[in-house]
Amino acid sequence: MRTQVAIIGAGPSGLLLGQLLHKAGIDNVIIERQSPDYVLGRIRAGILEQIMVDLLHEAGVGERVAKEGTVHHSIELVYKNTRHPIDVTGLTNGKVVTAYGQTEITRDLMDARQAAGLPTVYEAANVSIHGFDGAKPSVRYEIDGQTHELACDFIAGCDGFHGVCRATVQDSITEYEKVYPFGWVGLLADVPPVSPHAVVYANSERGFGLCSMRSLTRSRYYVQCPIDDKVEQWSDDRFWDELRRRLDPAMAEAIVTGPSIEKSIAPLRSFVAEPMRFGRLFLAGDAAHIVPPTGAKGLNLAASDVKYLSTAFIEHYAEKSDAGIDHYSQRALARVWRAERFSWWLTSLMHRFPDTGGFGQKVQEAELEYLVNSEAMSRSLAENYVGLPLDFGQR
Ligand code: RFL
Ligand code: PHB
Repeated sequence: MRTQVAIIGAGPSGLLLGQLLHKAGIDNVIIERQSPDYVLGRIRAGILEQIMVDLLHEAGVGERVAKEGTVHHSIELVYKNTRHPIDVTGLTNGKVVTAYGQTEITRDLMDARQAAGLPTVYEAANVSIHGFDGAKPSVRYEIDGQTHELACDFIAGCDGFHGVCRATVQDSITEYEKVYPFGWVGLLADVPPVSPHAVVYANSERGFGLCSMRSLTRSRYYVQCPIDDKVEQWSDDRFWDELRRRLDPAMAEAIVTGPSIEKSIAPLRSFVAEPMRFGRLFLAGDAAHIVPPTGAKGLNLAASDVKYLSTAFIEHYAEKSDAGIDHYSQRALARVWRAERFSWWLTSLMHRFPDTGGFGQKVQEAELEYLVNSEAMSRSLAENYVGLPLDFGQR
C-alpha cells in the first residue's frame, strides 16, 4: 500500500489532519491502535477556541458544533467562596469560546472520514515507523498477526503522549517536564450544568474545583485530589459533597446532582518535546506536548499544530514550496510555549500546593485579588483563554 501522508493515531489531531488534507486533495491513511468505540469512549476536552471551531468548518464538519455547541462569553472565578465573573468577550473585542465535547468532534470527524471513503486502519498492533530520515518513509503494523507495510512521503505522529512516534526519536529530542503534586477527579453526569454560559474555576481552601458542561443536559465537573488517589475512593456522593464545598454558597445550592456516567482521575503534567520535526516525521498534538487541563488548551493546541502542518503539506504538494515544512517545528513550538505558560500559570493560581508554605499561599491570594480587581490582568487571562492568534508575534 502507498499514500502521500501516513497518519499515526485517530484521535482529534490525526482525524482533523486527515480531513484537511483530503479537502486539499492529498491522500492519507490513518493507522490507529485502538477500536473506534475505544477512541470514542475517552472523555476529555470540552472547551474550544474559535480557531478550532473555524478549523472544523474548514474540514467540512462544522455543522453540528455550530448547532449544538454552547457559546461562552465569560469565565466565573470563585475565590474565598465568592464569585467573580470575568467578561471574556468584553475584554477581547468580541471573542468567545464554545462548549462542545471532544467525543463529539471525534465522532463528527470519524463520520466524515467514513462518508468520504478514506482509509483508516483500526486495531493495528505493533505499529512501527521507518526511513523518515531518508526519502522513503514507511509504516509497518500487524492486523490479526499479519504484517503490513505502508509506503509514504511523510509520517504525521498524531499518536498522543504514549504513542510510538516520539518514542522512536527519543534520542534526538530534548524534553521539558513538570509534574504537579495532585490530580483531578472528573465526573460526567446527565444533569443540567450549574453554569451553562461560563466555565467556573474555583480556588478554595479545600482545593480546586471546576464546573463545565458538554451540553445543556450533560455536565462535566472536576475536583483537585491527592496524586495517588484511586477512583474507587471517590463515590458519587463524596464527589458532589466535595465540589459543593469548593463553590460559592448560591452555586453549591443550585447544583443539580445525579449518578455519574463516567468518572476518572487524571494526573496533571506540563511536557514539551523539542523539536517537532525529524526529517519526514512530524509530531503533532499530545505526541509532542501536554498541558495541565486548567485553561482548556490541550485540544486547542493540537488543532493549531494540525493547522500549521496541513498548511505545510499543502504548500509542499500544491506550490512545490518546503518553507512551511522547514518552519513547522519552530512555528508550532512558539505557540506551544505560550499555551504551556498560560496553563502552568492558571494551574499555579487556582490549586492548593501541598508544599507551598505560608509565603506561597499569601502570594497566591494577592495574585487572585489583583486578577479580579485589575482590568489589565483580567484582559491577559481573557486573551489567552480565547486563544492567541495563530500568527501572534509575527505581526
Ligand atoms: P489523543 O487524543 O491522545 O489521540 C492519540 C491517538 O493515537 C492512538 N495511538 C496509536 N495509534 C497507533 N499506534 C500507536 N502506537 C499508538 N499509540 C497511541 C491512541 O489510541 C489515540 O487514539 O491525542 P491528540 O489527537 O493529539 O489529541 C489531544 C487531546 O486529546 C488532548 O490534548 C485534550 O483532551 C486535552 N484536554 C483538553 N483540551 C482542551 O483543549 N480543552 C479542554 O477542555 C480539555 N480538557 C483535556 C481536558 C484532557 C484531559 N485528560 C484526561 C488528559 C480534560 C482532561 C481531563
Ligand atoms: C472540560 O470541560 O472538560 C474542561 C473545561 C475547562 C478546563 C478543563 C476541562 O479548563
